[in-house]
Amino acid sequence: MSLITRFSSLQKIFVSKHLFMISSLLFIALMPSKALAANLQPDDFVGISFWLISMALMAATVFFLWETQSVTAKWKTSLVVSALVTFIAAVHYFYMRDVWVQTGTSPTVFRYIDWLLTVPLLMIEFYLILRAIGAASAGIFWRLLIGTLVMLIPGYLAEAGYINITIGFVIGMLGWAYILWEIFAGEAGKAAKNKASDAVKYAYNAMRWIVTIGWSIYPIGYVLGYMLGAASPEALNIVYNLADLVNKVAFGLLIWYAATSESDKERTMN
Ligand SMILES: *C/C=C(C)/C=C/C=C(C)/C=C/C1=C(C)CCCC1(C)C
Repeated sequence: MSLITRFSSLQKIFVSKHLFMISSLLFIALMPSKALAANLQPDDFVGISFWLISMALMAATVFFLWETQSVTAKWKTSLVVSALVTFIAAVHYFYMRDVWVQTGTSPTVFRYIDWLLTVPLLMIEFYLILRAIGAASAGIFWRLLIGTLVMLIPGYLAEAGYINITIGFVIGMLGWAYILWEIFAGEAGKAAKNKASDAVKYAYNAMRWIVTIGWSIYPIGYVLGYMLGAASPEALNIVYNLADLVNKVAFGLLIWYAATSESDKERTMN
């Protein structure tokens, strides 16, 4: 290999779209308020958990984007959406950490803005993996999207004091129930059961249990923390932070598993 070709292949690696994209994202993500983070105290375990989770979310973003290179075209969107979820959450975690470190209070507004963006994207993942196997309809997409909005908006309006706490909770629970119905018994659930391969079935099934068990942390936190005042902001935030790791990173890894397994299969078939 001549020096020139060696150089140009090296250059290709360094200026590849992916590296450029990833480094600009990280640069933006790293920008918020370095000065505030300097106040992180060694005994502030909630603050430390915010820090750890934001790093895990950033690392997951790099991983998902990088892995778009190793899957076939129709699976790329799913991985990009996983990366968007962890990226959006990472940026919010930087700000949430600063709110916590500075005030010791729950960063409720940032949490809800993060949920409002990431939860619909997580739901779209169900639609995308079904679409990749040719089993999705537009109805699935819209029902899941509407379900997330019905779940989250009343929750926020109640926590912000615009509507009654119990009413906000009840409507939010109905939105969640509607989502669960769609992914277990509705058109999406049936499509996964009848048309999916083993790897897609495995991922789909684990993803819907995350939506059932992993997501239950948030309404439980709402009841214990906000309705009953029985949980401290410290406990609530640590539990929310760990839950986000499962609900965003592990969820993305399941999609990665389905996408890479299916891509390998397609390649060996060709
Ligand atoms: C990554 C963040 C995720 C997956 C956040 C999920 C949030 C929820 C499942 C919130 C649910 C709520 C209800 C079911 C009832 C009303 C109160 C909420 C908004 C906390």
